[in-house]
Amino acid sequence: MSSRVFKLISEEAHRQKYGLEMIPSENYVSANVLKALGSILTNKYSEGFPGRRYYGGNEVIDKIENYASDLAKKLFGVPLAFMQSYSGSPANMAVTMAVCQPGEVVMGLALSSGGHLTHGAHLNFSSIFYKAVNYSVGKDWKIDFVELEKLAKKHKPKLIWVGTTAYPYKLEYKKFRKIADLVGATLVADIAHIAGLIAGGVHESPVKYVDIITTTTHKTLRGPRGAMIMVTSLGLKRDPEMKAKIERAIIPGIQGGPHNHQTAAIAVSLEEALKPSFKRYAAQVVSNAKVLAKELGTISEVHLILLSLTNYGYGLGYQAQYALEEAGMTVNKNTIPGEPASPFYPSGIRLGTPALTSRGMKEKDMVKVAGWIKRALEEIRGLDLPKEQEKRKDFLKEIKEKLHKSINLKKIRKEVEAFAGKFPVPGIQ
Ligand code: DSN
Repeated sequence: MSSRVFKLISEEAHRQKYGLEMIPSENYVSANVLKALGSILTNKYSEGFPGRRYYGGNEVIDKIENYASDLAKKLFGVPLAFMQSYSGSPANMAVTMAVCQPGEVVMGLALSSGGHLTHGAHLNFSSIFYKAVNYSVGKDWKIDFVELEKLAKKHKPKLIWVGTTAYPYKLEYKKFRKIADLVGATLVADIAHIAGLIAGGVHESPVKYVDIITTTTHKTLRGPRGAMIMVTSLGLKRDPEMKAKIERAIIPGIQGGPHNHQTAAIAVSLEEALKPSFKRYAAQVVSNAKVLAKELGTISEVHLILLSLTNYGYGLGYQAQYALEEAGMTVNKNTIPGEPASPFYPSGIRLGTPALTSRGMKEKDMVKVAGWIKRALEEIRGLDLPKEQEKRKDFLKEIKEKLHKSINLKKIRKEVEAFAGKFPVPGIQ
């Protein structure tokens, strides 16, 4: 225990235990997941796939990777599951490479509508090496299927992504399938945000409708950082070569040796997700989000809430994130659909309940959390973002100093710490 790193880990452990973690893509893994992740499996190189490795000594690693894949197939009801993608973005890159030739059209939800970078965002590989077309949400903040169909007919995409990172509603996979079929596109569900809800049976599974599924493993699924790619029966029917194409895209296409400690830890989390207790967890995540959303004056059908702060003033997302952090609550600033301010200093915050629910919090606790959020947000009234860009840097420095000194935020933080400290966190004393 001599490294300075362990002191810093203790500091972070304190933050994780005495704060309220509400970034909706974050969670707390179990002690067993941590144990597998910190294991000697990190010592081994295993380029290739089980039974087909470049290096010797992979008998046990093969068993671990096959076991993890079998668990994923069982949990999601798919015939094929690949475990080696380091995280969500490389998984999505591998799928894009497997399905499309460079320059072909990929379609995905715009980042500004709650999509993901890898679904065709500006400056991402998906728009640098492919022709990206984005669909968006309408005035009601829901996916605009009329626009989606029009764009699909016009641009004839090879691949259509269904996946979101800041979308508080359930997804209707059937509607996407219908449009994909009109233009012969491969339909891929990126379920990263809602994988745990699907595994827990509280969100419809895309398996019946899409060809390929990608997911990270560390969000609602409550595993370690990592990702999986799965192919459905529909996908195999569409392209019997899909297995070989995805494998080639992973290695040699993008990656070298897989992270075996990560694969093993994913397997542990999949074992956990197959237990009945995980169904109860997933249901509680959604129930908590619904209560939290209602208390904050909005709606959620899933695990996350996208809260517009336009009632408080102009361009207040950054200020809100900072004020809440000072009060012991972690959320992230986020654009809202039709963003009136700026993508860098947006008008909303994104928050969610997966991590709080893992600590055992229930609906009544969400009412308390909402109370603290609302009290903290009162502190940002009047701190509107200057319309002149050149004034913003100094302004934000000033308001950070002001919020840091706020007696009210300090008072809330004390209450939050006393409350949060009562709820255990696996791996933290
Ligand atoms: N960074 C993730 C999120 O927070 O939603 C998306 O990859």
